[in-house]
Amino acid sequence: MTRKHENHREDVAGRANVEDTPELLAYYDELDKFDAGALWTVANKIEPWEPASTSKPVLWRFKDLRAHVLRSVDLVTPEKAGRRVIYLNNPGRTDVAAAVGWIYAGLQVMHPGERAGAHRHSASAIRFIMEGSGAYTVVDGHKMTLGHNDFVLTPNGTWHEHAVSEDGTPCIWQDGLDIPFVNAMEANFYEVHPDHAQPVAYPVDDMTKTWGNPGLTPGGGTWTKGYSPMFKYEWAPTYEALHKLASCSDGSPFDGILMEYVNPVTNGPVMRTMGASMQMLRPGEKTRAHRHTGSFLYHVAKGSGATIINGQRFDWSEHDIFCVPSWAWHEHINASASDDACLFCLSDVPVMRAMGLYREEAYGENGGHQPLV
Ligand code: 1HN
Repeated sequence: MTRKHENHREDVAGRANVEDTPELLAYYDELDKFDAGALWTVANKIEPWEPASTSKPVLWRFKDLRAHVLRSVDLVTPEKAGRRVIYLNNPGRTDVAAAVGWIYAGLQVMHPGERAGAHRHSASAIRFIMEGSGAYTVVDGHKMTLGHNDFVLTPNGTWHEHAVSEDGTPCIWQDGLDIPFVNAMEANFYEVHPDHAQPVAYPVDDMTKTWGNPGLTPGGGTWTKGYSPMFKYEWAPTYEALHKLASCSDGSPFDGILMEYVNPVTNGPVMRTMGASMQMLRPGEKTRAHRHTGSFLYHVAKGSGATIINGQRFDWSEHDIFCVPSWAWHEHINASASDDACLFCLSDVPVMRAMGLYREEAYGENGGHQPLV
């Protein structure tokens, strides 16, 4: 007889442990007919002892993907594709387009003179510029010029479009969105802009010039939206800030020198659902392992090294992307004895914290380092 009903038994006091009997199996059949079931057959599965991510740790190497991303330029136009993006598909999450957990990511390419039309949706997005010049994004009428390793927000509900100016070069950037999360919450709306474009209504880069001054906030400034008004965070001041912090601090044993990108109005995360950070691993630095809830997508902004995730070693270099699923042990290594390495990281930690679900733990054995599997 084929097994029709799951039964996840555990021989532990307080956990479900009901053996199958012909009578119970017949009972489960009856419940099935009414779209119902006995909790004790699935309770141990739906209430794991600790988070059991179905996402796999994955490294996407830029050297493997770059040519394929560029090839899409010959195959589809932004007009037809909407967004010309190659997305990162976590092999453990083929049910949804997710890079890790409930985070989507992709690599978008655009040639000079091309434009991806304006739209808006309930999902929030970030983009991280990898290569090329002349790229810009317009968010609710604010135009932002984008350079190497700059980080831009397109928060939920904002009209946004991308382009590369005629005098630019082919550009590639990483998109990161909370689409899987917003879809899981069944709350995603999508709208195309009636004109497929929006007028630039403010001086170029005004939001970064207004809100991006360290220790200073504009007088009489009012901003009450749930996301940062500083739509663009540039690489140069970010890198400088990491070095300033490193000059007066040992940093974290788990993360080296780490700076969170913040909403300057609240000092909280840049958006309600996703946060971002940039961390620097000093030459030769080897961090201790820890784990926490939340899904993490790393982008190698600079340098080369390795990250050990649940005992598996992933060697990375510039513009590679890798993920650390929720509750996975991880530790980072800067492979260079002379250069620093920088990791940009996108996560859903703001959701975890807002919901009271954030938790972290240090790896206690072997001086804080995982054995390789
Ligand atoms: C989107 O709006 C962008 O604006 C990129 O660049 C990728 C994937 C799904 C839905 C919307 C963008 C997207 C997206």
